[in-house]
Amino acid sequence: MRAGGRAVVADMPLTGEYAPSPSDWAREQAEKYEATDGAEAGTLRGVPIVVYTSVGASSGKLRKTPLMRVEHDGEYLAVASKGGAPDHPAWYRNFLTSPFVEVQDGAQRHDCSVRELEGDERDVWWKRAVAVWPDYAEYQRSTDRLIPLLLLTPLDDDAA
Ligand code: F42
Repeated sequence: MRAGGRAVVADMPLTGEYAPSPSDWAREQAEKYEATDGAEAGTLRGVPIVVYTSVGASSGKLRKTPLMRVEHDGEYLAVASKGGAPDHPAWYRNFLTSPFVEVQDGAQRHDCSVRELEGDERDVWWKRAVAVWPDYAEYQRSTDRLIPLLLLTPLDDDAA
């Protein structure tokens, strides 16, 4: 399996000690989603979510992050909105430094490569994100930082 010239072991799960998020709502939602393959805690205000697992950029621990499900043709978009806060969420750095990020979408799990979007491609995906979760537009209006958009591409061929 080759991605960007590096041999990638796509089906080797991320390993490490799980470090629960200090954010109760996010932690509880991630754990219930994972335990029930999304049958429980699968939405936020009726809109589907997915759960990402990444490796902490400093701690090296496994972090689990529920985010809105923005998917197109088998690829996923992670929107580092953090409700329009002035600073990026910590997971943004984790995703960019993790060997890969696992996305759990219902009962399906995919190991994904990650890249940050810009320019026209970013515009196309931003529209998809706002169509799923209109509050993203409000979050962007409420902060000077440009909300980063990370594209996750499954490394297993059959996912696309
Ligand atoms: N957040 C979004 O940004 N976008 C969404 O679309 C979104 C949807 C969503 C749906 C359901 C739900 O339950 C939560 C949702 N959230 C969404 C919230 C999201 O899950 C996160 O809680 C939020 O984005 C904040 O992310 P955070 O990574 O900043 O989380 C904090 C609370 C956190 O976990 N902090 C930890 C801590 O100890 O302070 C550790 C953070 C961490 O990962 N540390 C790294 C490490 O090495 O372990 C170091 C990172 C570094 O900068 O070096």
